[in-house]
Amino acid sequence: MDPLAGYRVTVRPGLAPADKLLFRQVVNDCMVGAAIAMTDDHQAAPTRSRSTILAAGQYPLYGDMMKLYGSYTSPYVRHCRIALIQGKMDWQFVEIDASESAERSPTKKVPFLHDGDIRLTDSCSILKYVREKSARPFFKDTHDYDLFCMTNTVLDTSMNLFQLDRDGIDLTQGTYFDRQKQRIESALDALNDTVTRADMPLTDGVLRLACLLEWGLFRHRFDLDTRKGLGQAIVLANEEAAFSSTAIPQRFA
Ligand SMILES: N[C@@H](CCC(=O)N[C@@H](CS)C(=O)NCC(=O)O)C(=O)O
Repeated sequence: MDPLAGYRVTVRPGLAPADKLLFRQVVNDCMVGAAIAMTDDHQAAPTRSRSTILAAGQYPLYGDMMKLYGSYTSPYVRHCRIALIQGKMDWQFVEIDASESAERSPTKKVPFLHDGDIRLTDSCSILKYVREKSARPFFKDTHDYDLFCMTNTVLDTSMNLFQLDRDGIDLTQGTYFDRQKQRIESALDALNDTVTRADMPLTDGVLRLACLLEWGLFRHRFDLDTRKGLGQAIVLANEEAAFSSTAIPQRFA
C-alpha cells in the first residue's frame, strides 16, 4: 500500500476552486512519485523526490501556500520575488503567460498574488503586503519613495513602448511617442547619480531601479554608456543575493 494513502491533508476552508484543483494535482503527482519543487528560490528550484519527502516526514501543502503569479522576465514580478525571498516567506511561483493573466487578473497584468482569501493585483500592494508580513521596512524615507515612483514612471513608459513596438506600431510617428521617449531619457539622466554605496543595504527604491535597469538592458530599451552612476547601481544591487539570483534567465533572450 502506498505509504501516503490515508495521509490526512487539510485544505483551508474557502480555498478558490482553481487552487483546490492545483492542490489535488500536486497530491496526485506525489502519490505517483513525481518530484516536486520545494524552495523559496524558484529560479534554481531543486526538487525533492517523493522518497525524500517521506523520509523527512514532510508533506507540502501547496494548496495553502501563498502564490505569486507572473513571468521570469517581468521587472515588476522580479521585485516581488526579491521581497518574498528576503522575507523568507513560504511561497510558490506560478509562471503564467499573457493569455492566462488576462483571464485570471482584472488588470490583465502580472504580477498578482493569492494568499488564502487575499487577492492582490499590483506589484506595489504585493510589496507592501510582503514587507509587512515579514516585518521588513517598505521605503526608508520620502526620498526613497520618490526614487521608486520616478523609476516606476520610466518602467511603465518603457514597458508600454516595448509592447507597442512588439505589435508593430511605428513609434517614430506622433508627438506623444516623442514625449514618452524624452521622459525615459530625462528621468534616466536624473536617476543617474541618485544611488551610492550609502544606499546599502538595498532599499525598495534602489531595488526597483535595479530591476528596471537590468530589464531595459535585456530588452535593449536604453543604454547606460553615458550613465556610469546607473551602471554602478546595478553592480551594487548584484551584491544582494536575492537580486542576483532572480536575474532574467538567458533562455528568454
Ligand atoms: N502597475 C503594475 C504594472 C505591471 C505590468 O505592467 N506588468 C506587465 C508585465 S511586465 C504586464 O502584465 N503587461 C501586460 C499588458 O500590459 O497587457 C504593477 O506594478 O504590478
